Amino acid sequence: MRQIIIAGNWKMNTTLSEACTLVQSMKCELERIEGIEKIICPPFISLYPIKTILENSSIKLGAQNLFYQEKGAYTGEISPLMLKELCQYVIIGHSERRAYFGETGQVVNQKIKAALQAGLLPIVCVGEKPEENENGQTRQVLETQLKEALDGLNLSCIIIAYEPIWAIGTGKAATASEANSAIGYIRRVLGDTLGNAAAQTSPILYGGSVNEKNITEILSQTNIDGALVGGASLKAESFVSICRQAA
Ligand code: G2H
Repeated sequence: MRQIIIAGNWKMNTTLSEACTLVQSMKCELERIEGIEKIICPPFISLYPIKTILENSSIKLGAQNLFYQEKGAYTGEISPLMLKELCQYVIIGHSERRAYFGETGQVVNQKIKAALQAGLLPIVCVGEKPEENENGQTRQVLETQLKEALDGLNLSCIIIAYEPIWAIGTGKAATASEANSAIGYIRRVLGDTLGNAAAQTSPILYGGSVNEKNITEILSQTNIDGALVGGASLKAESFVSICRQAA
């Protein structure tokens, strides 16, 4: 049985004080929910205060990005070792980073290796653009992104998030069966690259306009092991409801 994971990606939202207020407003309710992994990924600057708020909590923390070097003259960057003292997870290769910050498959691969080396658990995002979806290229894109991301890795398990770009922040989620079919394909590619055992044990999440109304249907699909939630993770009530329905 694979673990169900619900991760909230706050993206570039919340000031320090807003982030602390938001986490306080969902902490108690989230802690009552058992049997799933609950992860919050706030902006970097809020990781330390939230870590303090979540001392001894069942709620885990993740970062939204990292740089692949350990330390040095990389102005403005955050290293895996810095994050290791603050959180357990890190989102890598989100489509917004690929689109706005020029992250290539090779950079994604270096970041995954650096995260693993530091003992962080990467949540690796893959997903096709609207035009790629319309042209029937979804599988080809997913295969390329996964092979680039996992190049040279020998892993028994990795967390992947399938986020079709046309479904991100649009309110138009993929249908549960579309997501299930794409995620089934991702599992096949994991089998080819990491082996069958890894393909069977790796949690694969869906991301893109997940909310409290569609989560149950999404999670009813056999291949889908959880969700990476953006907008709806910024509302305590919605995120708690999503986690409750996932448990
Ligand atoms: C996709 C998702 C979270 P949203 O980016 O990673 O965001 O749920 O707002 O579509």
